[in-house]
Amino acid sequence: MQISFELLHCSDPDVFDAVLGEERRQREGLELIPSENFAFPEVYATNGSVFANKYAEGYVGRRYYGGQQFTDRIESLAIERAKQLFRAEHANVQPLSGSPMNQAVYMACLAPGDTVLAMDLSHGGHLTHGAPVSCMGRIFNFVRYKTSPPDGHLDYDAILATAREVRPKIVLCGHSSYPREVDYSRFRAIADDVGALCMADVSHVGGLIAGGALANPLDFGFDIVTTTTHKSLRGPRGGMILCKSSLAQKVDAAVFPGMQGGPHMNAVAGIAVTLKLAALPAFKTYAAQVVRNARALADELLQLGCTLVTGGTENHLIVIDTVRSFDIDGRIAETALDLAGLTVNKQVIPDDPRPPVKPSGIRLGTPALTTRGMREPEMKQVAAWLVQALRAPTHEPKLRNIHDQVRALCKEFPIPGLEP
Ligand code: DSN
Repeated sequence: MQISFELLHCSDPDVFDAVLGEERRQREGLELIPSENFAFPEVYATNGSVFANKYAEGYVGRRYYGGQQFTDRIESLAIERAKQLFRAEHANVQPLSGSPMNQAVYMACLAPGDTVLAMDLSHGGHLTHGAPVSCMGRIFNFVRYKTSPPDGHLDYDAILATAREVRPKIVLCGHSSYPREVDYSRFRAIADDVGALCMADVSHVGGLIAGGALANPLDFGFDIVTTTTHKSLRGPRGGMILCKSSLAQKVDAAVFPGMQGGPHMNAVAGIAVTLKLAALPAFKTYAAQVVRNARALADELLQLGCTLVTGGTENHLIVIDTVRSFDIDGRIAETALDLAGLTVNKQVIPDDPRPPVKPSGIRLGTPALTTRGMREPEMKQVAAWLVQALRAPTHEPKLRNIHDQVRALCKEFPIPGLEP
């Protein structure tokens, strides 16, 4: 079977053009959004495969539709590989993405009104960690911990004190904009102290954990670990819940039929192949290089006078305070960098006095650049371009000139599977 782009071209030139345009944008620009990456080329094949046609409500050997011999095979492969790679007792690979994945855990482990202690969105947590605008924030009682000044790190003693006060059912760690390693042993101890379940959402760093570059919360006795599959892990868009066997039945029932109907079996096939590839030695090298590249990029940005939230990074992401560094807000910075072929996202910083649409910073990361094969020397160059662009955010000719240079670098580092 072949993915028929020729047919798409004939049937719908508008959509075909948009696909081609997006491919060119990705090929000719530097993707610095830390939650984005380039999937393993094999994932394009599974995403566009006949598994997209198949309903498979239920679980392996227990489906509600016929014709499941091959769906059962790929889901079993994905489950076994997930358990092995992450050293998990149980794995559910059906969540459609990150939000339903975390929602399913809450549905499995909590009753409405129960308390969860989680990281505040504005300090680097995630929408699904109970932000008041999310529906989970309305069903459960999320109490939020923050990072602490002056260094912007997590203050574990303060988190313990809050846990003792609010007696949560779940202590949740994990982040989408915190550039530091998490001390999982401290979180496990805090949860034990108050008799709570201990959960980590490692969506951003799932690939770095799989590759051994960062610690695995399951090695610290965590009850539940969730991760999306399309970020540092380089798989299809999807989610996985890894948990102790004692929670397996509740978690599975919460995913299906609790939260979802039919899983996207083309994504499950992609997760299966991703987990096989992420277990290879080359992925260990990749994960370590992502972290090295982030440090190199952060060091160079600091050398060039940037103010970074927490003063640096220990994982794959960096937050630049653009107001302090360049006297521009994150929205202006994001727009300017787009013109220069450097894709980032605007980002609130801890205790940001500005609104989320015009926050004080931008967030960047190295997973996608590392997938293209870039290393420390390229990070130095990227830092120089970032700073040049942010010093002249309204100077279009300068920004376009940087984009020309970016294009030249991109040619030397093609995206795997998208070589011209
Ligand atoms: N949107 C993802 C991120 O950028 O962190 C998480 O959902």
